Amino acid sequence: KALSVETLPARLGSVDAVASLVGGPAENSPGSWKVREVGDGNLNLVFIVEGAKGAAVVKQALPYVRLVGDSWPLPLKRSFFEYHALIRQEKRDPGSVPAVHYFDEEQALIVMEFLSPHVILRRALIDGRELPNVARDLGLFTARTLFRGSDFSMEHRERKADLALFADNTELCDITENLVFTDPYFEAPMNRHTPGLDGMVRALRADRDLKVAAQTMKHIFASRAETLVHGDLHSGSVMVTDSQTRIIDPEFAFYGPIAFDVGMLLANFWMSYFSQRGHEADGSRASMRDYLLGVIEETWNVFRAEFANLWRTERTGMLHHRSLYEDQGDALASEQALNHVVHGIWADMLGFAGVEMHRRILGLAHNADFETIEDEALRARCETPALKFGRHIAVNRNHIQAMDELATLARLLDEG
Ligand code: SR1
Ligand code: MG
Repeated sequence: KALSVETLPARLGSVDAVASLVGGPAENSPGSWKVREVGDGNLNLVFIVEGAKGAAVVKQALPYVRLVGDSWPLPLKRSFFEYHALIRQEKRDPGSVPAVHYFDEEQALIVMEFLSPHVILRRALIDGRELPNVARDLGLFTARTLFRGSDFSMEHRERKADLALFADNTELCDITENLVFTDPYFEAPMNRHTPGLDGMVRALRADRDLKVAAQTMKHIFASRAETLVHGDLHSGSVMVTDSQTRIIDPEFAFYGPIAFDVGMLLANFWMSYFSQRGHEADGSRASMRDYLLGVIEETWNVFRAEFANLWRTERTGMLHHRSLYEDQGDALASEQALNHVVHGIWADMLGFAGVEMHRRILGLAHNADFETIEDEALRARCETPALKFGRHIAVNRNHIQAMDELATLARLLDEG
């Protein structure tokens, strides 16, 4: 039963976990709660509830895709996966996600911490805000959640049970498989793009190497159940203040490749980079562009360093077991195995990032970084180098050695 601003107080006023937080009938009647509907995402209803004692966020899944309408049904069970992912992420990287106060599986609703004065990271980057901690926090979050949810760390029975639990998130995986890896590369009915890109779009859809790369990444996405991934880790799934970073919205969580979250995240930073010229009316964004390339490099470096740290200190799972290496005094073999794993993540990360950049420009679900550039010619001028960059990293992912190579390429393409 979908909540509304009007019905929410009566529906949740009697729930102790909510009433004790927001201020229930004893302090203040739920009827006097201030309720606002704030959801602007593609899928769900989101409310902020404020009462005498405090505030909370109420998120409810709808039985269809909000962006498209009830012609596209979507099961409510995504709320179950979001709840279970939030619980696991909090355990694996404490303080990185909003606290969960209450979950009603039948009504597909989660009541969680109201983050204030946080704003969506994508919005902050569009506004030209340079956030000092975001790269470090996201590098740590990805390394900790992805390592600790994998067979490098988990007890194998527990991990297999968890794999089975999340295996049913099929419809949301289906969305990603179609919208990210397939639709952008043919004239799918819901696709759209900025008019000035017609020639470029035709060329990309005729590009055999690119289509093979996208389908290879789709195969890896669908078949490599390495760890519990967030599944939709773009800059709209991150909330920030100048000092804090919180990751939200893991309803796409499933057991997938370690590189997926990192690739999606860096793709969104690269798109922010290429969109900056479109937001220059209020002053040069040269420093913002440098900042973003720095964020990309730092996120990757922190991810890699923390992953290596966890590998050396916490590796207990069945993969590359310590008794094969360290326990026999063979630390070198352990480091070689680590390098092999990280090298694989690097190449896959580039593949995922490339297709994510394409789908946000050519597919159904665009992003505000480009969409808020009203002048279509200017928007196309920003999207063109992003498309070229995405093509380069997806196709050449096995031959790119280091991040500075990509910073140079990004600058060259951006300067046109
Ligand atoms: C139909 S859903 C479109 C997109 O919104 C979500 O945030 C995911 O990114 C999905 O691909
Ligand atoms: Mg989302």
